[in-house]
Amino acid sequence: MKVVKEEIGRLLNQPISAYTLKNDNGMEITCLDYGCIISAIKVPDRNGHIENIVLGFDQLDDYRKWSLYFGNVIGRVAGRIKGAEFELNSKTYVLPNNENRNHLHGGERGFHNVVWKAKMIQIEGTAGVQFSYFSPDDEEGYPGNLHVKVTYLLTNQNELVISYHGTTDEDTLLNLTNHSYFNLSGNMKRDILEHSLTLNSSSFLELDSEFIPTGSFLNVDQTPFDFRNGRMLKDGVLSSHPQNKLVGSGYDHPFILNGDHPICLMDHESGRCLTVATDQAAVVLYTGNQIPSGFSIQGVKSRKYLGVCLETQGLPDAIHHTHFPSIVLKKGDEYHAKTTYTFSVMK
Ligand code: FUC
Repeated sequence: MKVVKEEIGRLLNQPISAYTLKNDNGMEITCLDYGCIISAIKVPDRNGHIENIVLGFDQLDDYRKWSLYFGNVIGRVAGRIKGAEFELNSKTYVLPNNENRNHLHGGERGFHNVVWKAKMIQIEGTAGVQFSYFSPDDEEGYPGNLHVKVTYLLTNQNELVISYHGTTDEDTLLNLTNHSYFNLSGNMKRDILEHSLTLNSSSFLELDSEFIPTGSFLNVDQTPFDFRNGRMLKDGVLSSHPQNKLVGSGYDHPFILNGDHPICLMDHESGRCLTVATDQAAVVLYTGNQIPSGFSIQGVKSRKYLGVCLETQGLPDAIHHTHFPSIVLKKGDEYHAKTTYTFSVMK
């Protein structure tokens, strides 16, 4: 197991480094101190052929040019906050509206667009990096001086463990996630429509025309949202269900997780499997419906459905729905979240 650091350029007037974590099976994960980006995850297919299975750019500047949140940590609050404002402890907080009149993924200068401090971790059986960031009171409009840590750990069991930690000196909101786009075909050889997903969820959140939860939980029974026995992602693209159509033909929805069954994504042709286990309440399944065309991603033409995100998190816009689990982090409390991604192959 080892971690290799390499300086790869400058952004925001600061040097940016890439950290490559390597395990004893030849698996590699590269992550950046800019936005905690996971820029590459290299794992074998069923024939032992090692390829990259996440979307990432070769050029650092492209991450700022195309704000698609490739591999990023998202914060302070993942997803959209309606009307870019919220009330907490009888005070109204106004946030920057960076998507129409709403606030998306922590704002323009969210955690995806800042440089984090990095500390390499090389302990028995793991290789990793701990990223930390201090977000001052009022940054992007949020209250509280917030200290955040995100740790990426690679094990010899081909697991990537992401742990999140936060503390604040004033009540605030915190709902972190990682926004990696997976494509298990390897080096984006195919899009993700033939990937199958198994997800133990019996309900998902209905979205309005701005992709913000209406507050209603919809039952997955008899719909393309029922992944309990596995289904192809293309089902949602071909679907005439109004919720699939609304988001640009596909999925962009928070699913409520039932119990601790792992989420399982598979590409039958390469044999690659990804299982995701989390302590979070929900996973946002986003099939890349909004990836624009017109640029290139590691030599591949950008287009819809080139990657799929499994964003484990609390429910989006929870601050406006009292029946959603709270995402308020109270002064003196600690925020903890953990998601484990395990890579394997079908025989
Ligand atoms: C996802 C989606 C959004 C958006 C973005 C890039 O989380 O919920 O609709 O397109 O990320």
